[in-house]
Amino acid sequence: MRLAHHRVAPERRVPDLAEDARAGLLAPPRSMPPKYFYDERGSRLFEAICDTPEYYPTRAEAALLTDVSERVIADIRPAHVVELGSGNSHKTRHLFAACERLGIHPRYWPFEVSPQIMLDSAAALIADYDWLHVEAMSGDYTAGLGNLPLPGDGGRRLILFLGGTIGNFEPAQADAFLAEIVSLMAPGDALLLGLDRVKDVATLEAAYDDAAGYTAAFNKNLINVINRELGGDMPVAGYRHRAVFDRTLSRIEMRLVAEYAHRVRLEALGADFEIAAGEEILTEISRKFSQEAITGLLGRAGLRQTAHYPYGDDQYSLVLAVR
Ligand code: AVJ
Repeated sequence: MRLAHHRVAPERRVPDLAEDARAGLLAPPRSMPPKYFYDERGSRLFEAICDTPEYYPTRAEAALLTDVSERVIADIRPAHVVELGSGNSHKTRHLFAACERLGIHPRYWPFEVSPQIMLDSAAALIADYDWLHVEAMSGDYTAGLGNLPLPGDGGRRLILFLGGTIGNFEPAQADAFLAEIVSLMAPGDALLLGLDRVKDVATLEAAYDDAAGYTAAFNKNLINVINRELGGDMPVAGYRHRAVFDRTLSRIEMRLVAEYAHRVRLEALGADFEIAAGEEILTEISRKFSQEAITGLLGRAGLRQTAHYPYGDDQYSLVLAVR
């Protein structure tokens, strides 16, 4: 048995969809956390976004991993690779290919909210790498990392937090989450962190509003999730997708904009609200980092950068850090 599935119990109570909707939707300023995008349809739409010509972060990170995986693996010589938000593990394959070439055979610990995609990907991985053992962990990583069934054998761990997902967190949340990761790290363990970088507004906004409309469909899919899970009657066609870069906060904001005034009923909450024409719901922030912001983020977490791999003209960065 080279594939085990662990369901990770939350360490602390996190608000559920009903609570987040009650807090975020009923009155302006309206917002919802981005984690509810990723039902099965949303996860598939996200994969389609990654293949659009406009959404450069996935390709940038894959290109970096192609180049630097061997250096990272040779440098850390991990006994374990832990990945937070592993998705379909596509990019992680570059690291395993490097492991194979170097004869270094870590155990893989992917952690993901949607177990199906993770388990399918893990099955494909163990078929391709005969030395690989996967300890798949399903759960919500924002509910705490303390309950992860991590190895206690003292082997070095390489922790991956890729895709620029740290940018989905507000600054204080990002600091707290990195501090939590650092608290799990023993001397010798390393963190490989992917961060999207500040760049021209046109490139950023296009990446979050692709011409084929996958990002718009991904954003609007949140309405389907709310309607299905909360007995809602939000009109999907009554909203349009909008992505704007806020320079001051250095972040992309994705919003759903009401096309006309209407009333929404959320049966599961026993609540209604009125939304005016042009009113917006903030559905995701995706922060973009300057060099100074990266330095600050690592410093506050108590991390020491051991390598920085920028893509192209600082389009995207992978940072390797130890505590
Ligand atoms: C997977 C969270 C990194 O913020 O760029 C892509 C999600 N949203 N297009 C990002 C996303 C819209 C993505 N992360």
